[in-house]
Amino acid sequence: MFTVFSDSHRFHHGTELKDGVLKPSFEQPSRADTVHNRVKQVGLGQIVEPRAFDRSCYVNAHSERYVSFLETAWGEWCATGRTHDALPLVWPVRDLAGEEVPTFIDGKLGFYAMDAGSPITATTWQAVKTSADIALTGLALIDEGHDSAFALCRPPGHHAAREYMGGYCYLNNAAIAAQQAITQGAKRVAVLDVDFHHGNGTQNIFYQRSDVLFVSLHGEPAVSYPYFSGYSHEVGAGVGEGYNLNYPLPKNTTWESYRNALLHACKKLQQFAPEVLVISLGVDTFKDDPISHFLLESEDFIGIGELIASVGCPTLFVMEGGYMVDEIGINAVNVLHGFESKRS
Ligand code: SS9
Ligand code: ZN
Repeated sequence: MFTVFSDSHRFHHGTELKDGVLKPSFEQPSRADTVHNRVKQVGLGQIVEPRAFDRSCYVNAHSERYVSFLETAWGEWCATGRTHDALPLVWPVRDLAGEEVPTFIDGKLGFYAMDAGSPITATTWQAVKTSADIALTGLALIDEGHDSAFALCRPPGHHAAREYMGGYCYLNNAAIAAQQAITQGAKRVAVLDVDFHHGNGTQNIFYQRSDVLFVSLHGEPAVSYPYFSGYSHEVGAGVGEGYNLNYPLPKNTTWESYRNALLHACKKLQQFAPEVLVISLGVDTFKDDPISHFLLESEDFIGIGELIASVGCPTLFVMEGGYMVDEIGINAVNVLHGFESKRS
């Protein structure tokens, strides 16, 4: 399997609030480097650089004004004399209007964010743009006839919605690739999200659409980030009703029940028969993940790949979360090996 990777992810590293204290983010550069090293170590296949894509490929999954915000936020932030990471600190919740877009950067940051988990630094945009281009390059490889590809994206994307960032995410790499497939003529595309956290951003982007089926397995919202989405009653709206499928699972879920949910999800995906299947590949379902609450073992990730292979359509793997840096490479590549064992 081809892997798409770029060192440019190192342009982004930031801070996050943990237990009320600002600390280096769990979403660190070493994550992608560890996965890259594992891909090389096991000889998964050729590793290629991303191609460059036009910004119009990000618009459609996202709004024009949100992409512009990401491009210019740092410049506007430091024009006010500040030098540390840009972070939002006020949000348009419930009865605050939240319709008009503020013109001052502090207001814009709140308008275009769901939380304070996505800091913007001087070079964040370079990493964010390259991460989306990695996903688009992976999709191009599939268009060119490859059965599968691995987009080794960083920063991740699945919490980023049409108009907001959050949870370490800025552009929704998986959604951008899925949208690109539709733009190029596919009639049906599916996104399966196996990250521990609900892919609220991807759900948001495709909620009212029947051409993109979104399926997610994740920690139940009552006790798991992002807390405000991921319930099974969120089934899509309008023509999209029935094309959004959530599998919330309790804390301490182990392989046996995870596997049952994934089997069910894969049957639904098979019935939909997508022309391309995009996997939001998070491995933070691992038992030792520092911010998640499932109990999967390293070998269980092989089983995830095997089940994904059974769906039987061209598959683009897009890297999302996974914060136990020591094992992230083993676990991510185990999924890919499991997949390949059933396909080639
Ligand atoms: C939990 C804090 C959660 C955001 C997590 C985003 C995961 C992205 N203590 N912070 S895959
Ligand atoms: Zn996650």
